[in-house]
Amino acid sequence: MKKFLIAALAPWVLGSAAMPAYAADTRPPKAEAQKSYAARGEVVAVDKMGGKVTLKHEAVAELKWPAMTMFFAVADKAQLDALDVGDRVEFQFVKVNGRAPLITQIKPVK
Ligand SMILES: [Cu+2]
Repeated sequence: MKKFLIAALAPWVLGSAAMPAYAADTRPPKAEAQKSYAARGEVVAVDKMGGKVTLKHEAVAELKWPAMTMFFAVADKAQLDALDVGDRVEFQFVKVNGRAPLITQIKPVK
C-alpha cells in the first residue's frame, strides 16, 4: 500500500515543480527508491540521540558494495536500544537519495 501511495504521488509532486515537461511524463517512478536490501555486519558505534548506527558491514552484492565501515540512519530509534558495540547484526535498509541509507529493521544475531 505504501509503495502504491508513493507511486501515485511521485508524478504529481514532480509535475508541480514548475517543469511543464513532467506533466506529460508517464514513465513509472523509480521502483528501486523503496527497494529494501538485507545485509549483515558488526556494530561499531551507536548514536541513540542522533538515531544513527555505524556498522562494519559485509559486502552487499546486490548493490555492488564492498565490505566497509559506514553509518546508517535508523527509522525506528527504539531498535538501537537492543544493540551494543561488537554485536553481530542482521539489518535491512533502503537507499535514500543524497542521504545516509535508512535502516528499516536491525537486530542482533546471537
Ligand atoms: Cu557501506
